[in-house]
Amino acid sequence: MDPLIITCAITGAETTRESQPNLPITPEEQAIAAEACVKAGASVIHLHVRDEAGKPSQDIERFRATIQAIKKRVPEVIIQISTGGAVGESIDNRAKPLTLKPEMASLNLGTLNFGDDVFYNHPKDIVGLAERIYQNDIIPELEIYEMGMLESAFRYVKKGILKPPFHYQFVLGVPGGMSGELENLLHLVRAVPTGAHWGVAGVGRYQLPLATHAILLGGHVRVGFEDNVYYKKGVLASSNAQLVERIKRLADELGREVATPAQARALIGVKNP
Ligand code: KMH
Ligand code: ZN
Repeated sequence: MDPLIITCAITGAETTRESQPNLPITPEEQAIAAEACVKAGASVIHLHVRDEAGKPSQDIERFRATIQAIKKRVPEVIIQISTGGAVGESIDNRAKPLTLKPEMASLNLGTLNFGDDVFYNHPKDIVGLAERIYQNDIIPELEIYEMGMLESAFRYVKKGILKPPFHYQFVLGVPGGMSGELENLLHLVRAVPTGAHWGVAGVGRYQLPLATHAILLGGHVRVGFEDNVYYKKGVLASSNAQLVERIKRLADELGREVATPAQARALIGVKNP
């Protein structure tokens, strides 16, 4: 099996300080969190930023400052910016940080109910974002919340809108998308073409079991406060790094090597180090 790429989604757009008191919000807090995650075994940071008031933001200057702060502490890490932003954010704003040419960016493959909201991803916007991602020489991570989105991705591949290398991220457990039951993950994994990489981000209580299955199945793993704030039922995680450390321990026990950022770069095919 390939070495395990651990991604940490350290902040997200929805998680609040009320639900997770140790949520990193400022560029410096995010950089400190990213450094701890990398030391614990993460090679990719999935990045959302917040404004001065702690609200989700797609402000390019905030992304620039955060990326600089992270790179100062851990120059080797792969930064994957979010083009999903927060529910309700305009597509133009969601695309803005792409001109910073991060190494990776998320690309969401469809619209879904997102808890009590709707996360809109019109086909023309998916195509537009994909074009801007490739124009900036960025590798997209394809965010898939249910089977129909994976099938949409295959249609975009056929049309040449999505180009290799392919890195599918199954985000399971969003109320409105597929739940994080093992059968759902297996259904998605069986459909992934040979040679493509996949990872799983389980939301809430699904994070740990899905991550464990992914380690065994040859997939990759995303953890972090964007998706889950708990260490175990009723116990908050003390940091993002604590969640990464557990995945590293599990991988060690299960005999799966954990990728360094350099190994992750080679596997994903990242071009903008
Ligand atoms: N905040 C969610 C609505 C991404 O980063 O691309 C979307 C999201 C996906 O977080
Ligand atoms: Zn995200």
